[in-house]
Amino acid sequence: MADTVREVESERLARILPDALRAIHEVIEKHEVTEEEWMAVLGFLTEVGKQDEFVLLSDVTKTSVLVDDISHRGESGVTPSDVEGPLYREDPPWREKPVKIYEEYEGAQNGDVLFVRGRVASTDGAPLGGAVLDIWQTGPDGGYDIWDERQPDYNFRGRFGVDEDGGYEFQTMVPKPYTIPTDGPVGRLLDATEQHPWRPAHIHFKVEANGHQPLVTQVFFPDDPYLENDTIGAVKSALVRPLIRQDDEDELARRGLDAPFYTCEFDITLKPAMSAARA
Ligand code: MBD
Ligand code: FE
Repeated sequence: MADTVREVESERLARILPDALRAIHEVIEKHEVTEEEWMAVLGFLTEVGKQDEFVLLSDVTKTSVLVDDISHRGESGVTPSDVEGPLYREDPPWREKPVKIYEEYEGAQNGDVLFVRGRVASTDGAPLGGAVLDIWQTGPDGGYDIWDERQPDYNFRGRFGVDEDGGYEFQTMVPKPYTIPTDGPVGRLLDATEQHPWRPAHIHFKVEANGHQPLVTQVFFPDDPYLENDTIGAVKSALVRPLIRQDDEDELARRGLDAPFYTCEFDITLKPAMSAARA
């Protein structure tokens, strides 16, 4: 029935909203929030909407991590999910093999080449040859493509298919810790509450394969100063993968590189989708 979804949603709303309002009212009562203060709150939220920062607000208040954790509670034997954040862009370029997700640009001199590789499989170990990866990350400096004028559009973003045996490899650069945007209302909130704006270096992954639950996650690296205090609290130890330095001359020559590079192994396990009722 067409209206079933909407009925379920309004049932949830009818259950949740009174609790949400009670919680807000309790806080207002407890702190005897003034009219002026409440108007400032509404003004702040209006600004968050105007500047399109609601996802960022959800992230820095660690609400996104909480909702993600609840959504994936009880999953075991699969790669942990993680927050998508506000920096994903729809329809990134399709990258052919050998996959490289960036173009050379001025800032590339300030970083190290990185090859990320691994295998996409189902929980029973079967390789998922039809899987598609969608990657996005910051460059070695200057943040995401949308902020860094030196970078071509969609730099450090891309989609590609894995090999028949589920294997993949892509060339990127080692990302660095970076600060989320601080020039808007969320930046002012961080300032006012003395919360730093730093995230540890990370690479975002979206992974899709037929018959499997899509995965959105992030990969982090050891020894990052912000692993323990990510401003959005999204680090999970199972997602921290070592960077291995490679300086073998033959290997450099084979890859056409003139400086040592890094490799990082990240195997991905997807959960079979709940099989829908067979008609
Ligand atoms: C980011 O780069 C990010 O990945 C998230 C989740 C939130 C803000 C900035
Ligand atoms: Fe990010």
